Amino acid sequence: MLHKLRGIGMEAVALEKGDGVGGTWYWNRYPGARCDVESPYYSYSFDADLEQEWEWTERYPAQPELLRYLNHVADRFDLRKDISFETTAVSAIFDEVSDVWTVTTVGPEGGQVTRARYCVMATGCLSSARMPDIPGLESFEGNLLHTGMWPHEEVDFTGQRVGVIGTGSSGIQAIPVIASQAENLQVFQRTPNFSVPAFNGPIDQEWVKGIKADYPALRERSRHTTMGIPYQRRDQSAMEVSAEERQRIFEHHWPKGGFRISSCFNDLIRNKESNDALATFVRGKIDEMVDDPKIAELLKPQDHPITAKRICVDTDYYATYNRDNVDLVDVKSDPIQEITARGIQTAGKHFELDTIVVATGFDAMTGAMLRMDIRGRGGASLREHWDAGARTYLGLAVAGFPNMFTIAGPGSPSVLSNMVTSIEQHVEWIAEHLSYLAERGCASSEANTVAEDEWVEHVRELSEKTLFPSANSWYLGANVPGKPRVFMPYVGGVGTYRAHCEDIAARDYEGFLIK
Ligand code: NA7
Repeated sequence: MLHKLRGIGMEAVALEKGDGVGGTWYWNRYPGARCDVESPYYSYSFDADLEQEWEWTERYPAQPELLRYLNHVADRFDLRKDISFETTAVSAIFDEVSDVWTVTTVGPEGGQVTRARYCVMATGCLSSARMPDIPGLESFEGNLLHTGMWPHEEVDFTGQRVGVIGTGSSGIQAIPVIASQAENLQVFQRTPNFSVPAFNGPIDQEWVKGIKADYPALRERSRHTTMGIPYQRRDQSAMEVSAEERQRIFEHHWPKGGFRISSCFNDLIRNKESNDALATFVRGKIDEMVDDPKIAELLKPQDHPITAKRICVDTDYYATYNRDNVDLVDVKSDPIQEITARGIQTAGKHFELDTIVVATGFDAMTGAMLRMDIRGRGGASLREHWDAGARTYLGLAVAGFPNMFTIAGPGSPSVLSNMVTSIEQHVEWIAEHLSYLAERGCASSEANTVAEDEWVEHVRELSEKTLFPSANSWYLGANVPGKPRVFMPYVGGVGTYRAHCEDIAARDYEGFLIK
């Protein structure tokens, strides 16, 4: 966004809490942290030289490589000079008379104020890490680590008794690596998730050569897909083929790794029968990978449709339970009662631990923005506006909050997609909108309430046609006690969403009040 704003001749400053760039890849440094989208696709497309010159080493990039890439981008485009690091925004207040935002921050120099006509919230969807509400957490005398706020120093688990709470994507990535170091690992699982192997490895140079030769076309294709990844989705229902053929197709896609399995039919998230077929197939794979049938049973999700929670992409996750030093604790049947000074107390047992790794996720999509006191027209607060659930127009703007735009906001497809494809689209759309305002000498743009209401309704209606809302996922705030249960992402796909945003722009930003 910063680079793009400079490109359209605007003066811009970025405020960043961390002491370096990288966002998700700056904070989530836990062992095994890795992107679930393949590296040549999970990369910026805005600069042809950058995409040609950067060389990825692994098919799925690990956190250190992604952080190197993002640092390279920051240096290459000389971005640091306009980034204020270690600067946490605590409030953003809009002044209606001057059409200017005032952002108050705290940083190394104490409290400061930044004034700007436009305020772009690039605060992240999974950036507000949540500690679980378990009594006694603060009394633990060992090492307590959250995957989303991992220390910058290397953590060595050698010789340690470790407990991991949480088996979402973060837990599933960290568990095999911790297990390979620790003396003993207890995994505290409340709800199992569907995970598929990445089949990661060193990147295939021939594959990369092909991609680089065809990058513009591949990027363009990605922009019009559902997920923002140029996979070819089979345009057929899983129920249109015989059971044998279905099995053959699942088996064919499985070794391709990761999300490719969800592209093998076109109705897996819409048709319960099709979804059940894939879920049964993956449960069968869990049986094949886990030696102990009782453990395998516990690891098989039964409570939600497959892909209704973002599917986890792993390396050796299920096989980790075949190790002698790893135990699975089913905290659904034996709930955690408290954290003690020396470990974790469940209803039935006390587990002595040196380190507890908390992989319990985030206050997703709204958490980072609502931590700030954001006030729009008439001093109205965003916390109040979103009291019954996040409301946006296009996932890009909020009624009553003029000149504020959101990147990857609720109401956009970002969290269901390749984040980079989505983020670039938001950045381009916002930049074009700001250019439009500048060209016309306008000082203010605000989503109108009717447009916002209609968009919120549209997002809801689309989600109801799928199996997404039937899972207790962070997509609808189900992981945060007291958070309104509203399904937040736009499920219509990256391509349809893009077309819609372009159409709104072509119609002189219909739904925006511009003056
Ligand atoms: P997730 O996907 O929200 O997973 C959090 C996990 O932590 C999940 O298994 C939860 O079980 C578990 N959890 C949360 N609170 C507790 C308590 N109190 N006791 C036991 N277990 C608990 O977060 P991640 O960081 O793994 O992944 C987030 C996204 O990042 C992911 O979707 C990818 O897109 C990247 P529950 O399901 O609530 O029973």
